[in-house]
Amino acid sequence: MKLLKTFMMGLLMAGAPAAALAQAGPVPAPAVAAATPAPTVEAAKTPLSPTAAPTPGATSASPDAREVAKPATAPAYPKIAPSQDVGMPIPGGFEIQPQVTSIGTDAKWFHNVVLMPIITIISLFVLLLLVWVVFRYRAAANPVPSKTSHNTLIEIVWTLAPVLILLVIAVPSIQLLARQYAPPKADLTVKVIGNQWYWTYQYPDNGDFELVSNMLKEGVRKPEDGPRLLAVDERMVVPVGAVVKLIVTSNDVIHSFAVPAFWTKMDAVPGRLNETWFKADRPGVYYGQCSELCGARHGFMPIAVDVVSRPQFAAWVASKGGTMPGAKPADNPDATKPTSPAVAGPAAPTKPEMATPAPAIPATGAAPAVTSQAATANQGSQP
Ligand SMILES: [Cu+2]
Repeated sequence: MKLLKTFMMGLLMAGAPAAALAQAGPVPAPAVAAATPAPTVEAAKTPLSPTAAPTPGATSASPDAREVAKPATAPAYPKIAPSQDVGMPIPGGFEIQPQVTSIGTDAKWFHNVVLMPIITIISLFVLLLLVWVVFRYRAAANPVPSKTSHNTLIEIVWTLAPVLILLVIAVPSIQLLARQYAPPKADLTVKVIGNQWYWTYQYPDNGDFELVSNMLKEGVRKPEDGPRLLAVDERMVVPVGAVVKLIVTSNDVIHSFAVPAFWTKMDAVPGRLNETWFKADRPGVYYGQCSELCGARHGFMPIAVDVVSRPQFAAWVASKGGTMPGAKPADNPDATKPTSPAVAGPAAPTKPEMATPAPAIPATGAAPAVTSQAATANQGSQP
């Protein structure tokens, strides 16, 4: 009996940190999904009412948003309406969003199939032990306390068991991490710049044109634009199946570019270029948000990414005044092979970035001028 008691106490001590992890682990993921269902429901019910769902802090910029929302020319492809199935939070959702990249699929599997069962089993096991010890070994039932001080076998068990559990978690976890930081050869580069409080997207491989992406205010937003607080006037556009390299930076404070359906999140830090990548395997529109507290309107700088076919992407680039690398735009969207002299200039700096991001740094200095002008025009009352 003494041995059993010691064993149980030992398991309790070994399991306590794991139990704490188990409780802390799954919280962030549901929080992301749970934070936004309300706007989605509201958006579905009152999509066009300007008074029903006023956006906090949006009043000063509303007239400018109206101007921005009207495209000057016909769109290069039919507007992609948001889907409740993928790319956006859903009412009452608490799971990780459906993933449309291979890394996202693997990571979601790792979370759902490996991490969640392990932490659930550990939590329940520790809870069971606690309850059992509290009742079975309470002082009233044990007037003479045990004086067991150590037991070699149990000490080895409670040391080895957590180590083995951690190893089981660590191996696939580190593999996943390594894949995220070992991007394949990029087909397209998009420079993402965070600003207070909107995003700009530059396409250095396609003539270096720039988009300024502002949130659509209520009254301007249409249902096909997306949910409230997620719809934007200018979506980032990328081809389906293309490896998209994102170079992420900021003009003012730290932002974070995050699209849950891509398993992509990267800090946008002023004066620094961060690189990440994704390869979306499914066409559609995917929403994200700035994920670093960046100021008063942090909650109002959403992200929307259109994933389109390659011909549609080429048409869209042309509609923005950009150029496709190579002679056949639709067939060769591989931006890292500039065969056309017209693209050689802008594409050149991005080519060696895969190994050494340093050469692109001078571009940061050049970018803000363009961005600031566009931003000032759109933001109106912004200082
Ligand atoms: Cu931000």
